[in-house]
Amino acid sequence: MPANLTPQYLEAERRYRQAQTPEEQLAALEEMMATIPKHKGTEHMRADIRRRMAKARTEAARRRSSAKGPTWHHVPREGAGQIALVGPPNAGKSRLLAALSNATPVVAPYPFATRQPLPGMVAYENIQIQLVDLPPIAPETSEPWLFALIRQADGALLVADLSDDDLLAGIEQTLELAAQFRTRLVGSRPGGAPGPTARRRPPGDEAVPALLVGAKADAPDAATRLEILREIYGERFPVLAVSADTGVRLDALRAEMFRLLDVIRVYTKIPGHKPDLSAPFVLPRGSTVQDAAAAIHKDFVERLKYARIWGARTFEGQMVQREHVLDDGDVIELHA
Ligand SMILES: Nc1nc2c(ncn2[C@@H]2O[C@H](COP(=O)(O)OP(=O)(O)OP(=O)(O)O)[C@@H](O)[C@H]2O)c(=O)[nH]1
Ligand SMILES: [Mg+2]
Repeated sequence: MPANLTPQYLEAERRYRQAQTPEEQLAALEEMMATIPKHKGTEHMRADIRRRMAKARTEAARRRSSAKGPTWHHVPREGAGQIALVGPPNAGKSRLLAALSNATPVVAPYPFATRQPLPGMVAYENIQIQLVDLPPIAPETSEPWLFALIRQADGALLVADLSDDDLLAGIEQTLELAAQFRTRLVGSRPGGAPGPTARRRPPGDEAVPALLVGAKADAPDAATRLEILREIYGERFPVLAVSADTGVRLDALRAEMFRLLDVIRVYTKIPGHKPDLSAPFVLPRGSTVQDAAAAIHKDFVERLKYARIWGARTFEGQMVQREHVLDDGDVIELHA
């Protein structure tokens, strides 16, 4: 240990040992280098400080680049389907999730309160629909992951703020930014062409079925703004005005969310027993008896001979073939 180290040097070395970040280490090392006596006896020490400075610089750069990288969120689908809340800042998206589910998102009178996705389960009759609250759509929040999440959903609620005179601009900007990120919100047309190969829309597809929700219907002059909203977007989207605060039309919204998913519920029974109506199989609209058999067990499909159906469009216990297209609420008895 060479002598004549200054108090300044020893103080810098103490700070180096206590440093919490590479930046703090680097600052302390620079101070050490500046205050160390420059003579033959400290040559090794100075070389060692330089090595440690290089290491701290590399570490600081590594941390900066990984902190800069985008946080990529993913929300695994649960329940009968996944619906994303999409719209401009402060529109009332989080408040809707809070009113419809048991999730507890941050609801705030200022914009940009929501920073990351938050899912909640919405009960509709005997099924659960997953609703995902998202950060607002605005130039400063428009990161690719946000739109990837919207495309992964089965549908979207496009939320307009009926308390806001600029609600049209908010919706226009939302749709434009989404389009820039290859995400097209399209008016939902439930009840599309049925067929034996009915499938959910492929997750990630650019076109996302959407419903336009006018939020804060209890606000003063909301009715006037709703009229304007309908005039401009009514042909493009189904429009529903709701209030999370008063609960007005939240039940209608749940039903519309179910329609948006474009699925059917099918119940199975075994001969001589009653069906379990609390546990439906959820299938894309247009699904057939064969699709239902496949959903229950893949081995079932080959052995399936026929089915009996109790439903709205069939007579009690009607015998049908595997190509028969099912309706929401059908009870089926599969025979192998
Ligand atoms: N009167 C009234 N106010 C509402 C209603 N829903 C939400 N608000 C208010 O509108 C403000 C914004 O609500 P949020 O749900 O946080 O809005 P957001 O769309 O999630 O906002 P961001 O997270 O910034 O995108 C809050 O002050 C809410 O209390 C409603 O149905 N009626
Ligand atoms: Mg929010």
